[in-house]
Amino acid sequence: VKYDYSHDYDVVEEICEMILNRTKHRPTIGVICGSGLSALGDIVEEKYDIPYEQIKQFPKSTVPGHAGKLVLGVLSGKTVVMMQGRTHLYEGYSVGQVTLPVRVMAHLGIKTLIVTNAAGGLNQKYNVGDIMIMKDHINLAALTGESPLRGANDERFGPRFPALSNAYDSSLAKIAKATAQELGYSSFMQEGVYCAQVGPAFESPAECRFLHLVGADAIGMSTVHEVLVARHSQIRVLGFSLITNISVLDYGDDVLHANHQEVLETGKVRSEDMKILVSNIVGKIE
Ligand code: 6GU
Repeated sequence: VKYDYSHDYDVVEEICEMILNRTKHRPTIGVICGSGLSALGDIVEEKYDIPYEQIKQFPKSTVPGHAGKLVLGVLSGKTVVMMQGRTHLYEGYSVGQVTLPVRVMAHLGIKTLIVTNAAGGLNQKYNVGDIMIMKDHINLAALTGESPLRGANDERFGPRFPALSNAYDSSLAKIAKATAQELGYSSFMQEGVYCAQVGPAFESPAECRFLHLVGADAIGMSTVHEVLVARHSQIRVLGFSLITNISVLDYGDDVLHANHQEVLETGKVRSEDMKILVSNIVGKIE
């Protein structure tokens, strides 16, 4: 069987060996920084950076707002490995390439993965700047054949047919809600379903209405593939979507259409809050 999609165990092992030879850090928590949310990396202590260019098998970010490096270090007393910048299917990478860093984080030994992204609010009750705890997802790519788990299954990674019930760990979500409350963030916290489409075009109004009708609260172009790989390896997942714009469900209001600049600007405004929220949560994770 040719490994068109799934990962090669030997490649993952080789990358991990290189990383572990370069740093003394042994991370137990992974964090993926979404569009405009790379500020999280700034507060990591005893930092050891590895630019993606130095890992020849890694996909390289091609989008403004996405740095491209692994950051290992200490956050709130916990050893973490952070992806400052991720890649997306719309850049032309395969689901396998996009999720290789998650396989590597899993093999480094993380037990928890915190994923973040910028997203559009399909739920019209949401406001720009809200932070949505991901309760579940709709993975349009996987439903239509683009799963990072497609292909020969290497049992050393995980089972052939992983379940996605509790994909977003309810006890971690509880910690997130309690922490948000302590920080006085409750007025802009939401909890909902994230849907990923491949992009790069934003959704049409009819697509937005369709996706909202079937239960999606937020829409983006990332994250769900990473979550599949993490769950395949029994890693607990906590996810946050920063709502950077509210999706337009109607016609004649093109002033409000989604644009990447807006996504980055909202990221900047709320990135400080996201930074504080995530670092506080990391401090509470066992
Ligand atoms: Cl409105 N749609 C998608 N697909 N991704 C986004 C977004 C919208 N806003 C930020 N990222």
